[in-house]
Amino acid sequence: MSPSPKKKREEPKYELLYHPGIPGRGEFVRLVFEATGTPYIDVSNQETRGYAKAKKLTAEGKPPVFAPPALLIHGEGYDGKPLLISQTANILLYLGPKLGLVPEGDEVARYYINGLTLTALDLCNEAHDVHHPIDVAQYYEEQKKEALKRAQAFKRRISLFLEYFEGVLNSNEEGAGKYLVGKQLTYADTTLWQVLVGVEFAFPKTVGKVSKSCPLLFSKFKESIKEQKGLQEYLSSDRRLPFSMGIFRYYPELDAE
Ligand SMILES: N[C@@H](CCC(=O)N[C@@H](CS)C(=O)NCC(=O)O)C(=O)O
Repeated sequence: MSPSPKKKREEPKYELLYHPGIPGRGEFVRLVFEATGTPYIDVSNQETRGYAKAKKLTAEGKPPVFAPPALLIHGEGYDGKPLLISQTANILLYLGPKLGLVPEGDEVARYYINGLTLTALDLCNEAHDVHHPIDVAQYYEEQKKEALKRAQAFKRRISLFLEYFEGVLNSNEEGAGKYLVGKQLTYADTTLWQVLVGVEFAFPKTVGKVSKSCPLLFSKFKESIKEQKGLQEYLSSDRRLPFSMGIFRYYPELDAE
């Protein structure tokens, strides 16, 4: 007797577990799904009582997740169970080859791509730490004095980061200013792009100044990423959440001259 054909999963294989209502670090994961037209469920934003489900799944993981984002991948864990992985860069490292967002068969490139992604996420962390320099559990208003001081340091740090990425774009000839590594879109590009638009939202004056020394980054690179087929549609949809009170926040006093 021939084996019965495997029942095809009708639900998406990927479930993103993250806080509802903000782009946050979940956005780095959404972008790779959207750029490649990969079906996924954004549990907290799309399901009734989704946030409660996301919190339960992350708490009950083996091992549990310390902080979201996390990704649940059906059928890929031990014995065909779901696989639950955490940490933004780790999730992207997993998805990169599966979604075609790293050059095929080039192991070296994977580590360049992941290194650049981690660097872009370092800048993301530093942008966050400007409004929360002392304690993530306290309000910004409780650490305003320290935040002002941190903002001064951030103005120096952001130039270093952005000029570094400008140099990476310049040195990757085959990317023609559009891609950080090689001649195709990678998850390092989508991640850096999200950080760029995030810091532009949070620190418009500061970024305006730095952008003068990063012409490729703020023209060809920034434009080409948002013109990728899947992203164009996503960015004008209501799935794309606006920046508000998450990682990238606009406090005029932190962006002052
Ligand atoms: N390094 C982690 C950071 C995760 C993180 O800080 N998540 C935030 C939301 S974006 C959170 O909920 N943190 C709670 C906490 O740290 O207690 C990553 O990149 O995934």
